[in-house]
Amino acid sequence: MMSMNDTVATPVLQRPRADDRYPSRFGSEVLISRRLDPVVWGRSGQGPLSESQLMYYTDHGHLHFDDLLSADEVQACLDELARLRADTAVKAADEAVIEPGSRELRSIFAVHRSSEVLRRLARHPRLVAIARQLLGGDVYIHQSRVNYKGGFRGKEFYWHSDFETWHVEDGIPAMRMVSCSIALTANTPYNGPLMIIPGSHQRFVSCVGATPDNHYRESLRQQDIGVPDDVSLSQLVEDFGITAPIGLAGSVTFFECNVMHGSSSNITPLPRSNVFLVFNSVENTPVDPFCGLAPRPNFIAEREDFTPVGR
Ligand code: 6CS
Ligand code: FE
Repeated sequence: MMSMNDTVATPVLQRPRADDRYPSRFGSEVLISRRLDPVVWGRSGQGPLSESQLMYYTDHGHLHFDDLLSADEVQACLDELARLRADTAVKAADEAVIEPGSRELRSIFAVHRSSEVLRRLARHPRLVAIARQLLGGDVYIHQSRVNYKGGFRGKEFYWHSDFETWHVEDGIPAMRMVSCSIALTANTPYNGPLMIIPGSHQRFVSCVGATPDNHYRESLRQQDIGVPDDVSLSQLVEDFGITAPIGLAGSVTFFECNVMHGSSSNITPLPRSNVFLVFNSVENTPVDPFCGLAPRPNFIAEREDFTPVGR
């Protein structure tokens, strides 16, 4: 129920641009349309993934790898997360996002730029080789972040398609991106693991509601615009179910940019701290945001340096 003081954003664009292949947030009608882009852009033999792994990813929109990072690599990242968390200047920076309803650190963005350890992680040869094969060539980092999801008070990330936001608010034209979620603590069934609707990446769910100015200031704490309506979400779950790729520290889940996903709050004492690296193809760099607003800051969406990583 909206109250009088709720700000209602009026659409900056009254209708989608001619180059907008995935219009969203333009009206009050929800639309579920078919994906227009390939899921896998490379081929077997062009990287470490087998034909059956590529087929699984095409159908399900995610791939999970246990023990992809060594214990030493995990420990170096955990030490870095603790250092960042203890640095008051980091917590006061624009790149830091505080949990709604507490002073807990929720996320830090652009960690591949602020941390030498995480810059190296973003260039990890095994991670980059998988991203290059899935995206069919050179890749750069569109976004990186640490989601701390601390014990007791780590809040949820409501269901969403990342691509819907990265298309509408960052101007990414096509579904040629992949997120890599790196578990630095055990992701168990109980401490708010990533939940995925496997197969949902094959459909584009347009959302209702116009994008507010500087939406990221709210959406990174709690996203209310650019999320699917209950009916669409129920339909996706009825058709595809829900899966939660759990794993120990050092495990990695690659998930397609348009797969519907979310995660619940963490009320256990066990932190669920993951690093997320978002790889984009250098053939898919951002254009003007499709919502018609000014682009989001560079620490959320890279718009300046598309130098390929890890060639
Ligand atoms: O807006 C974004 O880019 C961020 N929002 C979510 C909920 N997932 C992707 C990304 O971190
Ligand atoms: Fe997300």
